[in-house]
Amino acid sequence: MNDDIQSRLLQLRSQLQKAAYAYYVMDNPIMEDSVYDKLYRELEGLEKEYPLLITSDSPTQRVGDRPASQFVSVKHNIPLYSLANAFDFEELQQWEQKWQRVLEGEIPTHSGYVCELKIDGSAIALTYENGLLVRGTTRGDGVTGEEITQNIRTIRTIPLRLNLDNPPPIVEVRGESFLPLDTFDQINLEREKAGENLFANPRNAAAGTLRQLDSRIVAERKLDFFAYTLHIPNADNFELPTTQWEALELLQKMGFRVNPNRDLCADLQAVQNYFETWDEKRKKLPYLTDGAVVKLNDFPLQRELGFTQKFPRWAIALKYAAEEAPTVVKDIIVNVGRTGAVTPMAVMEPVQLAGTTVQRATLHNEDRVKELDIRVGDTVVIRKAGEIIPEVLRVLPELRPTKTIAYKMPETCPECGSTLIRPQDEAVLRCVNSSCPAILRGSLVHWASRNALDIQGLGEKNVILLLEHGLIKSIADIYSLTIKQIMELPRMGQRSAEKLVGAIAESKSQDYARVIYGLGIRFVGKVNAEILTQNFPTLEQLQTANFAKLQGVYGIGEEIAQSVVDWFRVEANQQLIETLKNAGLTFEQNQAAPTQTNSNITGKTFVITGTLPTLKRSEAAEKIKAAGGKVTNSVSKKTDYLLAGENAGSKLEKAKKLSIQELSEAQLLELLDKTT
Ligand code: 0OX
Repeated sequence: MNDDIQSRLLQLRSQLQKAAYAYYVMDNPIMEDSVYDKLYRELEGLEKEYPLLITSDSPTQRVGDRPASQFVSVKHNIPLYSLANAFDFEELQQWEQKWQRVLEGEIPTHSGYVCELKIDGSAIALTYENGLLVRGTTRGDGVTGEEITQNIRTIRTIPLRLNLDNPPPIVEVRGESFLPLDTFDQINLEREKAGENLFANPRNAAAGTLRQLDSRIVAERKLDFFAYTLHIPNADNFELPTTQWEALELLQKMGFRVNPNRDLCADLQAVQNYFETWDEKRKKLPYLTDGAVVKLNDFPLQRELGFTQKFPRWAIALKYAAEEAPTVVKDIIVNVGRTGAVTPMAVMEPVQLAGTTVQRATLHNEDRVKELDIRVGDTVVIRKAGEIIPEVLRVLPELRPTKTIAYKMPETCPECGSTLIRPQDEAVLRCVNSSCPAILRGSLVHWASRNALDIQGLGEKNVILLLEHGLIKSIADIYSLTIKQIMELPRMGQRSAEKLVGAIAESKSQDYARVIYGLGIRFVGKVNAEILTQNFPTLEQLQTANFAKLQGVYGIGEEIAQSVVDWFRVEANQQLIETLKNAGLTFEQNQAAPTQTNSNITGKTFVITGTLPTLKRSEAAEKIKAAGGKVTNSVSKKTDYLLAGENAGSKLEKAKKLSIQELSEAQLLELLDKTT
């Protein structure tokens, strides 16, 4: 009996899955709606009767019945890189020359460039184990995202089970989730009726929807998805695609929606034609696109080129011209940032641009102000592209009123009055008074920001409020705030005070890398904070590391090393750390187990030198780290292995002197293979 039920369940699920694929992905329905509904109800009925037979890939299991209480941060197995931008044909050509230069004269024949439309949505990463969707995450900062599987399951164009007979053990798929324009309009209409804030644009609406705690609301919002990246780490008995074009076709076969408006172009002229054709046609598409993504088609070539710290070298986003609009300058002010950098800004008559109202635009620096000769009363053209801060592009001198006066940058800081300094060879003017209130305000906002300690409710407005009422004077003071103190502030009720104190308390368990990033040490961005904390897993180690030791770390250059040393030397910074430690913040690396352990590699220190036959040095370093090893820049007595390729120089000599074991790439791969 149970066998009959079981096989009927399997049959129903398979029929419904095929019908949904034809309808949502191929846009080519194979089943009447009424028939689909009938089969769906039969499946629902059987699953209600036999709840133990429900499987996670059943079409009935897309919407969760309980809201999540919070999302969990997860580190991506492979980072989600962003894309370098090109704004015209010349920049596109420069990109081509650049990747060709990396190959040092040996440019192989290749099968051209894949052009994809750049969907203006929110990137997500999906993991399938043995063909089943087990995890979906937001892009986050590219290194760490949030687990939002329950929400992702509601997207009908994402298969819950891959359409493959023998799926590889792990399949990772990346793509863009987005809101179609009509759905976006509908959502905003409803929000307007309900008196709620409107979403500024479909991208924000998609990102906001993905982070909804209640997947039932997500299901109503009807997000969609286009897949564009496929990673299959262990592919025994599975024929892997060797080009991006094949990968897109395979993704579609696996059950994903892949954007049909793609093209394979033999050269950059063909890329430019694609780009221009779509500039007109994109206006008729039911979703927003802000450019084309151009990718080298051949995977071996992609692998050879690899990645910079932020971008793949083998891909670029060719962006459509940013929106521009004229407006009138009402005032010119300067803004002092957390590093003391003084940025001139134009305050303007509000104007609609790229879906948002803009009132301020950056003038970048003193030189740019001079070049523009911008004056209060001028009509200017401003430009805004995506997330980029609006900037003043040009002044229209023919519209200048009479009797305007040239603008001169201030000589003293508008916030603390100290004399501004322009360091040699720099375009920026700086306030170098470390107790300047603007620097303090910026540091506090940075500390609480999303990529740092992520304290919700502690944005710029509330930071200013707390500063103005003397409740905080440093980052450390945040941790002694009480509900009672906050409640007494204007526009703060008990509920928001409780929430804020709760969020502050929660931030104490944020990881060590976020804390280091939050401190705002110059040149230490998110990626460098990760590298530092991995290599100096306790604060003690980081604090006492000297310049040479810091600079010896793979990925840490002279500038960063010096900046870290200087920062820890400052008495006030040492005190700050002490107070934060006492408040219970994390100053130790939560030793994540390496993805594999390998007795030959775990705990061993490697130095890499020369050109390796197949791997890039960074790829070799990744592999070593994933197996629990450490990679440093310079050879010392503590080095266990020197991984040496062709043209190895002084490091090899030094290693020989110290009798350090040398390894070839092949020997390394062999060691890695012996994973236990
Ligand atoms: C898009 C889009 C974004 C691959 C490695 C870095 C970027 N928004 O439509 N990203 C990519 O590619 C990744 N492709 C796209 N089509």
